[in-house]
Amino acid sequence: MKVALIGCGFFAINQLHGWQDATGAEVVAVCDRDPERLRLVQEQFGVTRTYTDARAMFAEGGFDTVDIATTVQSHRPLVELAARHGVHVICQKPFAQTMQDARAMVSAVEASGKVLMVHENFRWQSALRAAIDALRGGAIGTPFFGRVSFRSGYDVFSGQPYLAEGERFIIEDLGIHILDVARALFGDVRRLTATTRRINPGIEGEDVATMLLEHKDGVTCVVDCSYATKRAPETFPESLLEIDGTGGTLRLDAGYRLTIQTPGGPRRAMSARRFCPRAARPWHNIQESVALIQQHFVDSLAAGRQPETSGADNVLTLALVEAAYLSAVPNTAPSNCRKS
Ligand code: NAD
Ligand code: 89Y
Repeated sequence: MKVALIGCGFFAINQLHGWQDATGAEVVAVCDRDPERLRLVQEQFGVTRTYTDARAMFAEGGFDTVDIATTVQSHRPLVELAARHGVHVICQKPFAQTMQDARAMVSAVEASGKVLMVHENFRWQSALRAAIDALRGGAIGTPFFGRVSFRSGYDVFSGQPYLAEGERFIIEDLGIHILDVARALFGDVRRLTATTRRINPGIEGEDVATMLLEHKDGVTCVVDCSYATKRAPETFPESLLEIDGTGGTLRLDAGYRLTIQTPGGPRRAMSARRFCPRAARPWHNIQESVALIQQHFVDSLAAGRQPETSGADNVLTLALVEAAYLSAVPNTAPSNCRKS
């Protein structure tokens, strides 16, 4: 697979490393509006074809997949440009600014006959994946209660200053991953209610969100997110789990220690593998998940399967984000709810 990557900013470096590790794929071209970002990436990764304009890159072609690593404002025009040029697409989260944009992007790629995956990587963190696989394999029977919890005081604003500036923050940026993990564990959602708070006075959006989900298969799940939790140990970027099932319990605790207990059965515990030698704390769990989701995309295409977080699937995660913002401000004209 020949990959072209658009957006060479803060997070794209992880994606470029992931492509270096992937079997069956290589990056042949990169694009960024900022020539300095391009120069740095060219130096670090040795990609020789560089462009400041995505249209020029598509016009020259020579790749079958585009990996869009820009922020959300440019996702729809770039996905639609890719669809017009008939290439497969990977697009970073948050996929779209509105449900209407998301549906239009899914339709555009569907009409081109190509595959669209949203880079929704948290469900590929190896500790979360071990929990998802155990649950899907029936390790604790039928789950009836879940909690997916992300509570941190880590300074994400120094690397991603735009996160402090938006009207929306934690649900759209981070909660979207945690809601997606809840979907990966318990399936689709019938009902959601949410509360939000802004604790940090230096930012525009909400930095605390607590959501209650009723899943279609009957699980009740609490999804709670905070960037205002100053606590040791600092667990960024771990998502911790408490799951009760008819046949036992599953816990994923700080340090990504996974424990599965069944009555009368042995207690099984494991720690997360740290498989990516270059991965740097505290980002290593995220970095490994980037490599894993990119390999999943390559393998899905080779097998003729849709990737787990296809565009169509991710519209359902995005719908939970929209529902949470709607729920959190029920009695006022909601300034942070976007139309459709
Ligand atoms: P960034 O601002 O550091 O980088 C974005 C880059 O895209 C910039 O260099 C900018 O010049 C370039 N760009 C923007 N529009 C462009 C266009 N039309 N054509 C060419 N280049 C363009 O942003 P970031 O922090 O790297 O975030 C990028 C995306 O990654 C965001 O959507 C963010 O939410 C997501 N992200 C995901 C994770 C994760 O774990 N999945 C983690 C961090 C960030
Ligand atoms: O942008 C966010 C993401 O997707 O994962 C963590 C993050 O970098 C900050 O919240």
